[in-house]
Amino acid sequence: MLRRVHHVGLVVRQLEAGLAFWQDLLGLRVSKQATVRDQGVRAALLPIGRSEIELLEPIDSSGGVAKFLAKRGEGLHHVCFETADVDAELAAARAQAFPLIDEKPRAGLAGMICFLHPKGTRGVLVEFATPPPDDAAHPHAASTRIPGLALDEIVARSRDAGGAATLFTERLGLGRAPAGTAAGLVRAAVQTGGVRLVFASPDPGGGAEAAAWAAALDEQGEGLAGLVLGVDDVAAASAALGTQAPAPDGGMLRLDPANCHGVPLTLRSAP
Ligand code: CMX
Repeated sequence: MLRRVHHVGLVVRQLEAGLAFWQDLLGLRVSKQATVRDQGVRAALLPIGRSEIELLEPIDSSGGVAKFLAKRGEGLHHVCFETADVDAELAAARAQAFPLIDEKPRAGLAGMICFLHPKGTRGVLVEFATPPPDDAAHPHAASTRIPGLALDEIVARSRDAGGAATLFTERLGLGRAPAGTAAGLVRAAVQTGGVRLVFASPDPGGGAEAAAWAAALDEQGEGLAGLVLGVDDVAAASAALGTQAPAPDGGMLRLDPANCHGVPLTLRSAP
């Protein structure tokens, strides 16, 4: 059973620059930091609500993360789901005929981990992790600068939002969730541990928003497209972000990805 979104992995050019944003500006705390040589990265985990952000700086130019950075630049890299039994989860994925990257779990920053290939999961690189027993109880992690800051939603670009959500429910065992609406997009969502993974595809009659989403699909393919963070109070979040905060737009703050190491980031009042 995939019991929560353990973390979302973000590729950054330099770990310290990523920490300046997520730790110093957004007020998250680093819970773990290490060099993981066999993954070719320096990495840090920062709890946010019931999940975590994982920053990844490539240190090996031939590794997957370095190749990703060279090809796509900084930004969203993978989603990791926590399970009590990573061996069983990997066996279940194999039985479901998912293409695998790892044939057996190995040690990573989040515990024992393994990856499924994004070509089998609608362009979303999926990791499973079983944390060490002393990490298992994950309290709701607060920010020191933005009250209520928590990961609410991970958005993925999709050609067929409904089909992607069905794949994640029927073959990975996640629960279906209300997807909400967005102009010009068809959305379908799954959830675990209070975080939604929302697939969005262009609505055929959807106007400018649908056309922009379709163009992004043509250019970048299916895959991770943004994060939505909940906050207690959008005005207080805006004040904490200072010059980085745009004007609130319909009660939301949409930060410029150029200021967030390539991550399209929206802050809004928690539902
Ligand atoms: N998300 C979605 N697709 C990705 C991707 C990602 N993060 N990284 C690469 N791809 C896609 C590429 O765009 C490419 O697609 P096309 O064939 O359509 O062009 C395809 O995968 C192959 O990419 P590549 O650049 O040729 O790179 P490789 O095949 O050598 O490696 C991958 C890709 C995903 C197999 C490799 O990065 C990998 O094994 N990743 C898992 C391990 C990992 O990411 N570790 C870092 C995190 C460590 C941790 O959390 O502890």
